[in-house]
Amino acid sequence: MLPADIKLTRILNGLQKGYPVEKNEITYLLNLSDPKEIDRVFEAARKIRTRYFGNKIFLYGFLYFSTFCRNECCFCQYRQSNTALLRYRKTREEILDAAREMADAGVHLIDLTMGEDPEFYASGDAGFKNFVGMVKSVQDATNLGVMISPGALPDSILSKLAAADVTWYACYQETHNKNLYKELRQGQRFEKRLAKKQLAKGLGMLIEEGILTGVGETLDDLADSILWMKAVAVDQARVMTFIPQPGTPMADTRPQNSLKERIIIAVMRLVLKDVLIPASLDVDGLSGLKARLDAGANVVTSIVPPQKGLAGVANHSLDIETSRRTLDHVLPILKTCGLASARHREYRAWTQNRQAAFLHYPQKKERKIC
Ligand code: SAM
Ligand code: MD0
Ligand code: SF4
Repeated sequence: MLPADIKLTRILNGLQKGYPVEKNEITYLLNLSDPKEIDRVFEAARKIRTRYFGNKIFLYGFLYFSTFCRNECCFCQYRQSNTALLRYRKTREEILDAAREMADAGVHLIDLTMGEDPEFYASGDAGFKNFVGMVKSVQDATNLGVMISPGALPDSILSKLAAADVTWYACYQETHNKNLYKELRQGQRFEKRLAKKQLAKGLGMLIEEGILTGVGETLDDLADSILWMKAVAVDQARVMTFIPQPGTPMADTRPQNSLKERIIIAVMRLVLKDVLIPASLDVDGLSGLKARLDAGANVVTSIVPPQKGLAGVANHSLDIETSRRTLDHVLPILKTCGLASARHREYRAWTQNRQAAFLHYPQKKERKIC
């Protein structure tokens, strides 16, 4: 064996046996460029996925119910100052209609996402009354778990949602490099955003962390993010390739293909092991799904019903109105990968066991609330 083969074999064997990982091992894997070596990483990631999840995949319906936002994230087409965009705010009836349609189709969870819409954020806690009511009505109407991705909510509202048994809180840092964060999420405090996730976890919710690739991050930054996710015990770990958006300060950034994202998915699987890792339809649409599953992802996210005027985040409309983000199109692809949709009770059992495992995390009186 060549020295490089020996090193890769040693790192992969160590990760498969559960030995503690070192940062330089993570950067070594992230830096691989030889297709044969990368395939070995993907294969090892799939083996770990099988160990924890068998051939079962979870499916998330995505409902971007308000595209208004008060923030100025440089990477995002929905930033407030992008006046070229037509925005919408769906009514409760429209939201329930779309949620029911996805539930009937067989998704395991509804992800309720919005920009930091001033309609909710501008009037203190009172502004969120409708939001909390809407989330509860989606839970009741679908009998499914819900993820909320509404931005950095006030602590009191997060507490109300945790008390209402909302399963997931998603809030992505994008990077754990504070300088890069400052450029990406301008005007939003790094520590405040982190603290929201820690609060949600302390309240018994499951949390999703996410990073972007293709935004000027280094391998060191990526390794730090993966290690942070491990230390905080995030329950779902996401990476998405940055898609440059017209009308934003990052419009001219050179686009990156999906290979780096897939390597990061595989390394997350090898390091974080039993957490959920999405293959998002939002980046490359349906045609990018198989490759992400082959890298070790175990959740398909951004399933969106057509003909409801709903948008994606990274891609505003890709594959939506052609129905390619529906289970009719997703399930056959799972099959070609030797995978299948989990049963509802399997998804519920996973989330309940995971919540029970972190019931006392961290001791609530020690929690820092910002
Ligand atoms: N407004 C809420 C927030 O920012 O937390 C919820 C929306 S959040 C789910 C939107 C996420 O999509 C961002 O955190 C980012 O990770 C991803 N995203 C946004 N613009 C993107 C782009 N141009 N390319 C890839 N991913 C993007
Ligand atoms: C996705 N567009 O799953 C969605 C979004 C929000 N929790 C998720 C980034 O790709
Ligand atoms: Fe708003 Fe979220 Fe987009 Fe930032 S990422 S501009 S907070 S919608």
